[in-house]
Amino acid sequence: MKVPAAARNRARELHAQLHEHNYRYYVLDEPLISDAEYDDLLRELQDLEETYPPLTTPDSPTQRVGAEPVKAFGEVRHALRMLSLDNAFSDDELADFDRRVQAALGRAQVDYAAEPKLDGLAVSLLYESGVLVRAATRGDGSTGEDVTQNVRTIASVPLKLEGSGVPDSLEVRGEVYLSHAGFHELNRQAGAQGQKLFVNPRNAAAGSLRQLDPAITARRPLEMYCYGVGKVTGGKLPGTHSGVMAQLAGWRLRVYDDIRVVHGYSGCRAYYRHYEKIRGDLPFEIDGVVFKVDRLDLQDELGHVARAPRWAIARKFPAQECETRVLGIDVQVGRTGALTPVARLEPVFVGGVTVTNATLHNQDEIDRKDVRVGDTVIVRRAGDVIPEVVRVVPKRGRRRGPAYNILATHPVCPVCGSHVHKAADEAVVRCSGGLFCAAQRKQAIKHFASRRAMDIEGLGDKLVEQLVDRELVNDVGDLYTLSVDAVAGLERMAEKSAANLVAAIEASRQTTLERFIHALGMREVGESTAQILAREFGDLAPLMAADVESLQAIHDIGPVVAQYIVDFFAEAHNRGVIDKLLGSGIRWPRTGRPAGSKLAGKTFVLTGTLSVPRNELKARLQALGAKVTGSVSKNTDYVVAGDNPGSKYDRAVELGIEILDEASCMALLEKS
Ligand code: D41
Repeated sequence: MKVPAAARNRARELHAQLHEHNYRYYVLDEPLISDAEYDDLLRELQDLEETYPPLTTPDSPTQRVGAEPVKAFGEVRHALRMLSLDNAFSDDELADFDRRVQAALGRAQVDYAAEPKLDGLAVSLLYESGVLVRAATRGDGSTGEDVTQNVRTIASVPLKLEGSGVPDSLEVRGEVYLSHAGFHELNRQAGAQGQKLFVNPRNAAAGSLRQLDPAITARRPLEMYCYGVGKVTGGKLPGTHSGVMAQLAGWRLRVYDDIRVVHGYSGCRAYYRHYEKIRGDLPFEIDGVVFKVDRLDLQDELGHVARAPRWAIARKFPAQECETRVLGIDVQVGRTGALTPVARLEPVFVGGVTVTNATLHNQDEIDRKDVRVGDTVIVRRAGDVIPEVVRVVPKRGRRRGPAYNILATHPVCPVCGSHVHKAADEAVVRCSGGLFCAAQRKQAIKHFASRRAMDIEGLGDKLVEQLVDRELVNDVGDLYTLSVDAVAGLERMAEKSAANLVAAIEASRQTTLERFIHALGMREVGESTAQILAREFGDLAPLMAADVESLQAIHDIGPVVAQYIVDFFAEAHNRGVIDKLLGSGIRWPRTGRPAGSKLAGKTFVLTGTLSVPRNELKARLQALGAKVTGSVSKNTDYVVAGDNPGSKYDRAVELGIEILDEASCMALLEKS
């Protein structure tokens, strides 16, 4: 269709004006025109676009009203992983963090950028040539859901960046949230329409962003603040976090206006104290404050462990506590057979949700706190962690029930009837039923399917319960032979969802070695240990053949874990399940260390300024099976020293560790 030049020009003018007014209203909070005037301009643009559809571009201000509903969200791989944050729950833990950072960097004082920690959900925005082209939830950090159409409706998210020096491609990270006012308004409307109320702003924000119909999201007053960047290409950013944030604001992204650079631990503590005091006056919920090493080169030097950077920490506000009564004590059986006592409570509203259960951890804890049925107790809830019973509130003159003893109430497993036993050196009581115990089998399968393991979408707790109860699945190996017909016979399972589940199981066959090792659910082998094992052994067969000595020789693997691993693979049943899994076509890319690589298992430390990006060098070394760590110790094999190396260089000399300059490191890489 041919669009007259006059219409095109007018549309361009309206774009510019509407973007400007939107920015002034939602980001700067300084509107220039009335709502009615804004609506008039928007309507004029809508009319133009209706007459001349080619004028409807993705960055048009009309695109905020909500596009067509979708059936399901697509998947988006983040160009750079979205890390999570470590927590500090006390001043001591914050001081420890600062000490660790100082020690790793060999510096007496470190500057931190400080900002409030919003309680919403993390998203990643992708701007190509300054235009918002995609938005995704954090998901598991590597892959999230495509929520572009929904994010476009958030008025404080610019559809187009303005200003000079906008990179060709820019990933921006931030938190989407609802203000207190937005939350109450939303619940007022829901109540008026007889709908279910949201329990807290965070859940309401998450639910609003994950609406399949963007028109619904558009009616939810979501907001966003940016807190970082991911991958950036074709452009330069300042060298500090605070500088990057100021630059983002310069391009019209919404950034919190009290991000401060503070000095050392005492500066962090003062900022925290301030926010502790004013938290109730803020228009939105925060659950703590975040500190990030301000200099990006120092962030790089510190790197990250497992899922969280070493250069950032969230100082969380203390958990919220509440009084309630213990109605009973139940027992849950976990994946490793541990019997966990759980207090059934009179429902209480604490920390934004209604709590009906709280963990009592184990018998030692029950004894220490002397918790009994009928007692009035203090319950604590912090963030996403399971609520716990903190202590009993003494009530004078009230007769108490008998002391609780898990071995007396549960001489046998409540699920399978096997005997329970308590090892002398352990606090927990375990069911001896092993895989005979349906509870343990169910937990093992839930763990196997979980997001950080095999990531089988749609295989939730309820389904696992049914699959095991109906003996369709006895162990994880059986998952891969499930038929659509068998699944469709389950409760609340339509043909379509059954097909989806079988497809998701199918898709999980292509995995990574570390996910697979994690999924096996060996005791004490979590995500991070699985990662180490995958890197050290490169494949499953050598890991299965390893003895306690060779496992213990690995940095970070202690004697207890080494023994658990050996015991696991020695078990004939486990080997059988693994055979079944591999036989059903589970596979992973052989990125593991090439058998002959000279660098396999060697530990490197990088220091000083290098001409290649530190992350790139690190990745190349890791690809050859080497480990790259942050500090020099006697376990270090090589120190790669760039220009102006710091204390790590001195330490390497002191310990007599081989020092490579950049050129010889490159030569070594080439050879390997
Ligand atoms: O306000 C927040 N919720 C917030 C979250 C913040 N101010 N900063 C954050 N910084 C990070 C790193 C350091 C990993 C870039 C974060 C988060 N992460 C985060 N939020 C959810 C997962 C991770």
